[in-house]
Amino acid sequence: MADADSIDPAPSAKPSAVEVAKAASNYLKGDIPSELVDGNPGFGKGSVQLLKNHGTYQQDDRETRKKSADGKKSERQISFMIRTVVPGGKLTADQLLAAIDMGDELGNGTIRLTTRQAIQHHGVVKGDLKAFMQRVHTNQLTTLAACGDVERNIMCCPAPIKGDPVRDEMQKKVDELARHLAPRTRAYYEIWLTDPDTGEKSRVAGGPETIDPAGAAEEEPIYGRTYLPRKFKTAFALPEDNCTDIYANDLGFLTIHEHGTILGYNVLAGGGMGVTPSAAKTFPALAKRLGFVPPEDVCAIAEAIVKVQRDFGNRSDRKTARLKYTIHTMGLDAFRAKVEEYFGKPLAPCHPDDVHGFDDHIGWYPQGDGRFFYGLNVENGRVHDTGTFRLKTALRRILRDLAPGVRITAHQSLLFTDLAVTDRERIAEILHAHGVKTSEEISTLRRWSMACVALPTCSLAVAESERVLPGLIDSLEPEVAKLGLSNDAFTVRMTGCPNACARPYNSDIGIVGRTAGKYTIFLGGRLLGNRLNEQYKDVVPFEDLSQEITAVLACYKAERHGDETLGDFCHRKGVEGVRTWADQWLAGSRGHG
Ligand code: SRM
Ligand code: SF4
Repeated sequence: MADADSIDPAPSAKPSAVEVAKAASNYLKGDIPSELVDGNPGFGKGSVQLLKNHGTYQQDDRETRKKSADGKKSERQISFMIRTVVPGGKLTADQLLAAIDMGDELGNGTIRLTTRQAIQHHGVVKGDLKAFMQRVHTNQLTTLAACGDVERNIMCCPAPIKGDPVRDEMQKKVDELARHLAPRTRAYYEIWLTDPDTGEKSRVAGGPETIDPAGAAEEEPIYGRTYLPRKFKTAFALPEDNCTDIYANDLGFLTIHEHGTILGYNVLAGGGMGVTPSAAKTFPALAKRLGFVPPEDVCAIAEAIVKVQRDFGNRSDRKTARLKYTIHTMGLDAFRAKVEEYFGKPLAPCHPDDVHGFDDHIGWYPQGDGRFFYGLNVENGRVHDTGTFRLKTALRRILRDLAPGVRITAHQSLLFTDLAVTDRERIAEILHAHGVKTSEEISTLRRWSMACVALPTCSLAVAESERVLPGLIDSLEPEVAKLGLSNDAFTVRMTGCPNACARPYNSDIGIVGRTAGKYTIFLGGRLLGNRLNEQYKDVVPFEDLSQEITAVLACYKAERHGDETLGDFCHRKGVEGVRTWADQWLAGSRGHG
């Protein structure tokens, strides 16, 4: 195996600009320190790339940009998105309260729970970046490696079933692996966590367990000086509960357990969703079953896979740099052999168990220790106060009054844990007093839907997502009720571009932004997350989405077998079969209208 620091980032091809920037950056420092204080509203190109590894994206509000365009070149109002790592989505009430406060005091007054159980803030100005990072650190969390070419926030089933040691053990493994794969660079501490008054390199009070600045070194023993060729994502799940969507991850650990004991983990590799439609070489992929490891080998196998990706991933073309392409290029057997070489021993074959359940944990459940947890559906993960809908204030009240444990789910929602039986009524009272529905009062359709951020902040968005999905669900709800499908659970996932941040390509109904106001519809994935869907219709105007989806649901209602799920039905009938039936139904209903 190559020494981490002697790796040639692209042995045979010209390294991409990002690789050049990383190589010259002295472990992600680059020009960030000087540009941070240069008085400009933003950073230069090189720093913008490096900053991602520090957990922040330079953005601008695309709407403000448009509005101020009066024929002249409009000025971009630069601000920053900051993502905070939350392994397994596990927080305390105080930590979530502090995150909400930070959004109010330094951000745009909202926070966003992400599809990977993390927290995003938007609208932070450059002058406040350092103060923001310090507050995140004091809040025992970090933004280091929330974005960038490194291991990202590791996902874990968040349900706190106390009688079940398996979930506890799994979360401990997640924390251990997060610590193991955390970057060691000192740049983060030097740039963001220096003493605000003296400028001396001292540790700001607090700091998360995953990060130990005292142990930070100039070297990156796992990543090397150019880190990974691309982002790298890991999730842990249970066969009976794949709520973290492990098949969509670069690396998945499926926890194999018997009678409350973890036997080990099936290791899955090479999942990923993002595609570039204009580049045929790109594709979404489900992770492949690679082998089985005992619990004590989790960090070692993860490190081996990360290092194979480090050494063999494509560093000249970022479009094909994810692990799924490395595996595609090498072939699965050759990839497995290389991983075994780095791991130092052969991998056992996978345990036959696979995912067979999925629970979003929304609603009221016993924890198994006399306490309860409550899953609150947060629509598209956005915590805000708008008009009479005051979710942010309601959350503040719940967090202060009940001081529950908190978990963020991979469906952008929240669990309040360790509750007393009497808290159920109290939570409902608080939500109602702030114009927020309880989870029991929202439709199954809304509960299983999610949308990515998209406009106005995401620079890659070609269409709306978060801001239009609620309206689409509003218009679908009565149709679903008319068809008698109100209790059927199926995933509706929308994104503002094909990068697929809400994982649309393994959902029952995927709606992917194609161009302004138009979408591609995908059908035939499934709740379990272990099947990709297929393109159903392309370039569908937003105004037509509701009736197009209603027609699909009518077809499902008319022709499904027994309790077949929507995704399974569409997969069996085939997108063409569904299209023919649905188009006839649409023509008929238009004729009658
Ligand atoms: Fe994502 C890029 C938001 C989960 C695939 N993603 C982005 C950026 C940073 C846009 C950018 O590069 O300028 C978005 C920030 C928008 C904004 O204004 O906030 C963004 N991604 C998100 C979040 C916040 C969506 C959400 O609604 O929750 C999710 C944050 C997760 C986290 O906490 O770490 C988010 N992104 C995902 C997922 C789902 C997942 O990981 O389970 C995917 C698909 C899985 C995958 O990685 O393949 C995903 N995001 C992408 C891609 C395509 C990557 C690819 O391999 O092609 C990009 C673009 C890129 O990397 O070039 C991207
Ligand atoms: Fe932005 Fe596209 Fe991701 Fe949505 S899917 S957040 S539009 S990159």
